[in-house]
Amino acid sequence: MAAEPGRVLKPVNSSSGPDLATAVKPGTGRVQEKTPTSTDSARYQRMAAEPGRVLKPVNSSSGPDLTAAVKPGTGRVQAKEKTHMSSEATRKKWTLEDFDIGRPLGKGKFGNVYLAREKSTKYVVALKVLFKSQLQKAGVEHQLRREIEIQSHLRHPNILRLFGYFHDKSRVYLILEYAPKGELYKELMKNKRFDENRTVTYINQLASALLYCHSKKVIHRDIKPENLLLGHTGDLKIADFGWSVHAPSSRRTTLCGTLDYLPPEMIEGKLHDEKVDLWSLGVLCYEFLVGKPPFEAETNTDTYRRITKVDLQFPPYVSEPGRNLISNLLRHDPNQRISLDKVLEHPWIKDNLSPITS
Ligand code: N15
Repeated sequence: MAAEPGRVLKPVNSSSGPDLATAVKPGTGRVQEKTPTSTDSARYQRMAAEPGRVLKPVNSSSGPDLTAAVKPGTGRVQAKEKTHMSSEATRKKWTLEDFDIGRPLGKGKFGNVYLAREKSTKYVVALKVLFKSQLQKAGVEHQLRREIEIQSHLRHPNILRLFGYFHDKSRVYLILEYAPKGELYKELMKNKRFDENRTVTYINQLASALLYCHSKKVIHRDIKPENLLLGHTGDLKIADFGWSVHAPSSRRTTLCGTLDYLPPEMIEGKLHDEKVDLWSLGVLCYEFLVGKPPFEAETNTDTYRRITKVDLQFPPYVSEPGRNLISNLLRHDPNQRISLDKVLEHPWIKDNLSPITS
């Protein structure tokens, strides 16, 4: 599903798909969330799920044979998905009829996200439905095309995959990776704050994902807790909710909330580059450990002031090495922020990284 800008919203496929409501056959069409049988097979399933690839005609009921792509013993799929697979993916024309639709996973300004299952492979995905009328009204079609173009080229275990898209007369559908363990901010609310081990695991995964993005010249992922999802082993997934508005959460939907994650150079209206992500990483690290972002204040003006002054204070329980990393990310001068490579090498990260989390 190569995202060609310009193709997304053009009424090529003018045969409008079935109504979402009628696509769900009560009792039969319901998608069940099934628990993975084993880690390996679940991961195998997960990584094999590339629409375009999964639908290749194979006469086994269990889907395409990808055994050759899996390193024995590791369950890891080798990076061999490039060339001919992606052109195949490009050719596949999806329609709503390829999917069974399940429960809603979230609500947004332009439409909702549903649990869905591709019928022929039973592969579970998150299907995001956007209404063209609303996209047009808000004037964000161009932005959507750009986002699709960027997102469809990103392949990283900690970045939520965009498998493909299609559209009918009134809607655009995004086929997204399903993250079985849901939203990270709910975990944070439930736990109030995370311990050092868990925080470090997340920060390590985020740093690795951002390093990958920066290598592709993709910057400013909107990495607040609301944009982070959890895979079936609790692995973090950056899901860029960016322009659209995510979820029923009323948390931080105000302008005040949005400010919390913005670096000084952005709120001061200066030029910014990929170093904005280092700042956000520092804000997130603090929020994971403390339970609230570092510059939170009653008013926008106060948050603004605290950010530009870098008014950073730690509760007593934050360890010295933890403070060290956060302080080195939250530097006013973007050029003085610790680099992502150095984040991954930071003693606090190395010392707290558990070998395997599941
Ligand atoms: C413009 C475009 C190419 C960007 C594509 N990315 C998005 O549109 C970002 N986005 C991701 N918007 C919604 C989602 C989304 C994906 C929302 C929720 C989920 C999702 N995958 N899995 C979920 C999910 N899993 C859950 C498990 C339990 C409870 C709730 C869950 N939500």
